[in-house]
Amino acid sequence: DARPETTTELRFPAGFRWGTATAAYQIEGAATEDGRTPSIWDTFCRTPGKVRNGDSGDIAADHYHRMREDVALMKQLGVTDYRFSVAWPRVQPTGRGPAVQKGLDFYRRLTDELLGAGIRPVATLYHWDLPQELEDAGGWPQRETAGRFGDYARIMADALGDRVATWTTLNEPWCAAFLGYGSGVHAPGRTSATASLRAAHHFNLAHGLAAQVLHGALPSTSEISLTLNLHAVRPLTGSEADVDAARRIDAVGNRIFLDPVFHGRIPQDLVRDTAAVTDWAFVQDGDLEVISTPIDSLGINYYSPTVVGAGSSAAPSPWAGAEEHVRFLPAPGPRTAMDWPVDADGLYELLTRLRDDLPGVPLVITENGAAYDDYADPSGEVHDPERVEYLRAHLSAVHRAIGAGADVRGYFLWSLLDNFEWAYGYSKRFGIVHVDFATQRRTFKDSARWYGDVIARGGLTG
Ligand code: GBH
Repeated sequence: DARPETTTELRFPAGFRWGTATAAYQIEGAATEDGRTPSIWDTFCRTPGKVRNGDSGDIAADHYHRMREDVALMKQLGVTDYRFSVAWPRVQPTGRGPAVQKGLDFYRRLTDELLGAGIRPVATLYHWDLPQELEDAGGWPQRETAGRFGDYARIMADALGDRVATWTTLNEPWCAAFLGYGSGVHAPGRTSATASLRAAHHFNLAHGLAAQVLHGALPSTSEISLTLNLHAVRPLTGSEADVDAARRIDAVGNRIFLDPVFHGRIPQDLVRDTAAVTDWAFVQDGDLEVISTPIDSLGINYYSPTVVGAGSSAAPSPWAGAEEHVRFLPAPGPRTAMDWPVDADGLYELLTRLRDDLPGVPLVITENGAAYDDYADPSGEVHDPERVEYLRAHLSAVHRAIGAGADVRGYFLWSLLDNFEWAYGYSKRFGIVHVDFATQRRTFKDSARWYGDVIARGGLTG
């Protein structure tokens, strides 16, 4: 029986995967080394006014040069798994054609180092850094980009298939499509509802093409997955109008990916809601068959819930077709440094909903964590008590969901290191390891020591 015992000691099932997560552009730096070309994020960072303080990932946490040290930190923490992403413009600079060996070599060295440390590598193929040349050719609203992604997946399967067993195609296509092409707060900074819906479909298609390629190229024991930032959406009241607002956000935030991938269909209410924006003619015969290629698990990134009511939202909005019908309300309670509400029940709600909607699909928390300001005491120790409380509450919620029958196989803490937090630059710190960006010195925060204890004990005290 793999079920945990429920005592005051919250034990997780044997074999539960305890990890940390990062993404290439947020930590690697070395933006022009060894043949790497610009991605849409390099370009976005150079566009005045887009990223706080004009920050960029040019140097970031310099992980490209400090990879061994960072793996050693994880070994010290005792993590079983490490989730990283591959920078597409490092391994296939134009997004087309042959691979660059030096770029591939970095990921070969990284995965060798991990395996040597007894840590399972979990590779994500796309965490938002599209080669700029592919954006110049139309980017994700353009169907061709999905085909290019399939080719890139093949390069990576050939290069790392002998040492990486767990693969994620995309990280958070919702953010990439709707923040990138709808509200424009992420790269490439376009603001078109139509483009964002086209991008979302092409992300689904890219995922399906890559899943097919990976199935064909990898050993049959490999695990192929997709990571979504699902919205734990709640209506403000039980009124029909508020409940319908929540339905709209569930459609364009969650089911736009879940339904094609797991059920081979486009949600019909979404097609109705977005009729003024697009006729969906970009969906071609056979697409849904490709998109619904069976995968082995679903990755979930969760930070906070979303409370909505009937009303309208500011433009430009990421909520294609819903912006004139939905307003977003501040959830009550404490906030992180991102001003995101701390609400672990949202994670429980999400996991039990997926237990019911996707029976038989193993779930993995591929990101959870919080930004807080930490402080160093005179001895140099770095304290982050709010983060420890946030993590404790969310891990308790995961434990409770497992007890209620959700098949959760692992938890990846976001993030290992303080890093480049996208449009917020270096102003927000998500790491359990403090990075002094002037010296690149790494220091465990209290939360790192706490997480190491949780891993060593296989659980926490509830
Ligand atoms: C993740 O994005 C990323 O994968 C990771 O790279 C990043 O560093 C980390 O989280 C922290 O930000 O847009 O109105 O729905 C999470 C992005 C944050 C998107 C919360 C949705 C809610 C407000 N998500 N956000 S809304």
